[in-house]
Amino acid sequence: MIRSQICDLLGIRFPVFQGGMAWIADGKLAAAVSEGGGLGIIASGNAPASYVREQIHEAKKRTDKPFGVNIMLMSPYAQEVAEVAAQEHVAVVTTGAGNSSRFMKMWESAGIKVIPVVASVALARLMQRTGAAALIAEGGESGGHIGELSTMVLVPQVADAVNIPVIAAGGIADGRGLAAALMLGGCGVQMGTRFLSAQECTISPVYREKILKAGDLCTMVTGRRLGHPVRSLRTPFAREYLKEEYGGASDESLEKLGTGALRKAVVDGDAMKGCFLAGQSAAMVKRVQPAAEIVREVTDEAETILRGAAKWVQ
Ligand code: TUI
Repeated sequence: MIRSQICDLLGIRFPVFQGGMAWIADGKLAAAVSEGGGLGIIASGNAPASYVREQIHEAKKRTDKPFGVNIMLMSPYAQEVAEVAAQEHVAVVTTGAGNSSRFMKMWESAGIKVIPVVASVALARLMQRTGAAALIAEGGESGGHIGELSTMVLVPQVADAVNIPVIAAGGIADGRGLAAALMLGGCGVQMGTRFLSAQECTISPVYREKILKAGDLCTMVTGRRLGHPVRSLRTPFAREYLKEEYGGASDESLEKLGTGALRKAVVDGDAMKGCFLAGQSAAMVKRVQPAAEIVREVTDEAETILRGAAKWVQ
């Protein structure tokens, strides 16, 4: 069995987190992952606090195991969602797309373990100083909002810079990724894209099909000009956005083009106008299976690989 210090810190069986995917990761998916021995995470994205509270209640109904809530710091509702997480005393808060220093005291007082997602060594150091229990070092292979560095170089640098547990994210979708993350100085992984194929993941059939059919070059990055690079599947929406971005469109018209595009992908399955966020690992997602089976399969694969790893040493 694969175990690490993050398992003891959080009271989970396997060192596998499910990424807090906006519009996708709800109480049902998070509970299924936690029931399977990983850490399920409810995404808040740009949703209001009432939605997040509902999903927390849904997860609590489905599991008594620890789960987390992800706070998307660029959300207009970040403050109220942060307060809901504290009021509901969720086990874990993860944060993304910004600096969560302003909320750390509140969460600490509520007994919450805060695990910020970082994309740089500087933010990793700052988050450790402000009381983070662990960190998720997320490379640019990820889907959604991304940083500059790849997982391969970010994880060891973050692991060297802090003395709290580091979870690797970005481009990880199987046991090889988990084994590699442990070798890079991480003590677990977070996967988003792989869980898009979980039976308990409620996305449009169009979204699911696109993930299952994706090839190695099927994602692209838009939004660099506005300073918020986002990785998604190469679809008509993404191509159009990129064309506008480098064709002199105003910031306002770009914002307008992007508004509602995530909902159109997740809920409506609109292949033309939807923004289908996905990481580079989409091509490694092969079939629909229960979330618990994904957690188990990835950890079992990693165990087999690591048991055989001594063959490389002469
Ligand atoms: O946050 C994510 N991934 C996301 S958020 C999201 S919702 C969204 N939808 C459409 C457009 C924009 C956002 C979808 N996917 N991952 C964690 C992450 N955080 N990746 C990179 C960062 C990050 C980047 C810069 C964290 C901090 C940062 O700067 C910190 C500072 O000092 O402000």
